[in-house]
Amino acid sequence: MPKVFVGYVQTVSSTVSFDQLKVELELLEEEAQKEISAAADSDSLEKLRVGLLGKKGRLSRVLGNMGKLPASDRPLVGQFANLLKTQLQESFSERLQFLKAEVLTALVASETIDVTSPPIGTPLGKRHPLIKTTEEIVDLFCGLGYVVAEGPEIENDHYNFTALNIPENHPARDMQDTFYLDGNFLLRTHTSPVQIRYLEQHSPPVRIVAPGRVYRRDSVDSTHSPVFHQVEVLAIDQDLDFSHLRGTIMAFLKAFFGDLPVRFRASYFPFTEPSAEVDVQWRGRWLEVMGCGMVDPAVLEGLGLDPDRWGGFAAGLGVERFCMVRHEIDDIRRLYTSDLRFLEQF
Ligand code: 2U9
Repeated sequence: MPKVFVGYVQTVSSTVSFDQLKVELELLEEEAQKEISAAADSDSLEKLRVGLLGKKGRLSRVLGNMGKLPASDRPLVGQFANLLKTQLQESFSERLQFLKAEVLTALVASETIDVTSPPIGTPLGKRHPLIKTTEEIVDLFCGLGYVVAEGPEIENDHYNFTALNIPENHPARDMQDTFYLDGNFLLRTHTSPVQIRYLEQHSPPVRIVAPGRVYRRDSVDSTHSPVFHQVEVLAIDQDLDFSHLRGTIMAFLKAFFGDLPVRFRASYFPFTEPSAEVDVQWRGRWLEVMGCGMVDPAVLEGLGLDPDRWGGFAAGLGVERFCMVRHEIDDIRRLYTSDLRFLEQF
């Protein structure tokens, strides 16, 4: 058979036989199949496809010689060429599927998560600084023999005001200062009603510490919030006097703040008589931190306790104040905005 390849080496002959063209097509197929199998990615595969099957591709060039065939051979070569084209197209599409699958497999392998590897840097939750401060204060009183008492945040007029000797016309009862709900209900303005309820259930002597959330109609600013937290303490016993109150408060403040100067200033609360406000000297300034006093005999009488037999002292503090002083927090709102960048510091 003459080695004249019409596609690659331009033949000088003006005629081509069916066999010549067939051999050339077979060689083209063999070569093409090798190149398709070797194509490393879809881009080079596409270039190869255009170079082989495109308008000016290698197959067209070979078939360009069909005109030189005797007319009777042309349909046969045409059939053969179509078959070849279909086979090559199939090979291209198979190779393309293979290459795509290969890319996907590599991607999946690179993104595989090893579920057995230990977690790194999983953040642990923490207790909120207000909760920590509350617990610290409560623990100090528990160390002095007090027990924790809790009660509802929705109260009524009697427990929140009347039983605490707060008169009808007192400003605290004003709509401006208290959140009133439907009927006789309100949001407690202090945790004192917890202690009234406790004394209805328990006979003295009692020593209780009442932590909890309280509500007042204050506008929000850097030191005020309509919702805040209190801890109140109450001791009822025989022969309690102001020195017991003072000794208790001094011991507590020393444990919480360390050895700071403390002063008591005379004050007024409807539920204690005498009453005092307590300041600590913090960074050169007097800072009011709590209020206290001897339980007013009217409150004891209202509970059916004989004031000649029983006496007591009480104190109350705002947890936010203690927390802000301790951690040098300049704005109360930071304690309520749940900003993790702030909370992570505690
Ligand atoms: C009973 C009798 C008396 C609780 C007391 C205070 C003084 C006081 C304030 C501190 C800052 C409230 O959060 S604050 O604004 N509280 O000054 N509270 S004596 O007296 C009681 C409680 C219960 C049966």
